[in-house]
Amino acid sequence: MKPSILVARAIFPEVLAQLREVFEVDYNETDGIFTPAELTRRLQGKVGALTTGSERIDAALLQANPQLKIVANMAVGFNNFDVHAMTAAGVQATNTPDVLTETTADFGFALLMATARRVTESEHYLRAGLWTKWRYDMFAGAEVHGSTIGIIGMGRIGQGIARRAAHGFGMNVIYHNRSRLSAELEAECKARYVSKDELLKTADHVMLVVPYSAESHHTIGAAELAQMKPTATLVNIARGGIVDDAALAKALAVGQIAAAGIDVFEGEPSVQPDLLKVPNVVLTPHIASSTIKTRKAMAQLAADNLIACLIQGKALTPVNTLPRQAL
Ligand code: 8YV
Repeated sequence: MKPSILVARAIFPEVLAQLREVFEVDYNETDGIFTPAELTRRLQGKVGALTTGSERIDAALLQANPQLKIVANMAVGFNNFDVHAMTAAGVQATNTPDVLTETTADFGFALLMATARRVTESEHYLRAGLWTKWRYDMFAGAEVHGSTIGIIGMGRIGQGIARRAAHGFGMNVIYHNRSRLSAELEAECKARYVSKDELLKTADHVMLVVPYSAESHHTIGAAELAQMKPTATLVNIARGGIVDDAALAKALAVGQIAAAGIDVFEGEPSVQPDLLKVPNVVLTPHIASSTIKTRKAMAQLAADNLIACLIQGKALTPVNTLPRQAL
């Protein structure tokens, strides 16, 4: 008999077909988001699950599903996992690193450009029929090339942004991270390590690429926004909750910073209502990794993790180390 798994959200049909060759698949065809109780129930009898950021895997769910062996997240971030509880329950957690790095870094740059150069704000103006004449300071924005970018979180995606900034746009790159990069990586990214305070005070553009955790919650709040230049822009492609969205909406409304580009929100898909009222913010619905090629690669890697773990006995990209199985 084939092992049973749950595919908790809609995925590419060709990836689903591969999973069906190997597993008995309970597929969430409607793509509705399960409540915690529904997810717990749908996992009954399943040894594996393919999830996205919308499925929370916690101690209560694990306790109700002791047969579960692996949860494969179709995301590089895994703050929807209680990894500690998963490890304690002997459940393998996997994510999808590397395959989305460059695509996500591209999008960070897209948001930076759109934000600094006021792309969506000016497009709304044009679509509203308000464009009647050229004016010397019309939608004048902030310079991107040659300016200083401050990157908070210098993992793979942060480094991708640094390379684009330094090599493509001649930007001065400063960064802040829990740990410093090696001298080789710093040289390759042309990036200089600075304190968070120095970064906030000196960057023309602040880019957030830090994973979400209790420690990174509200990395940018009212106090940090107050430290930034009034001409600065802020881009969040990391996670909702890294920025205090209410404080950001206030800072944008009073011109404490110039503009922001936000792809991830506290409590998404809800968006802080005040953010919707301010014109100087570019808002996108968590699409930084969304190209067909990359989303397919993410789905494939999540599926490959399920197959590698449940059929071959070893996950490809684990995020937790399980104690050795008793022989
Ligand atoms: C995912 C992301 O698409 O990989 C991540 O961490 O934020 C996105 O690329 C999203 O989390 C859905 O799983």
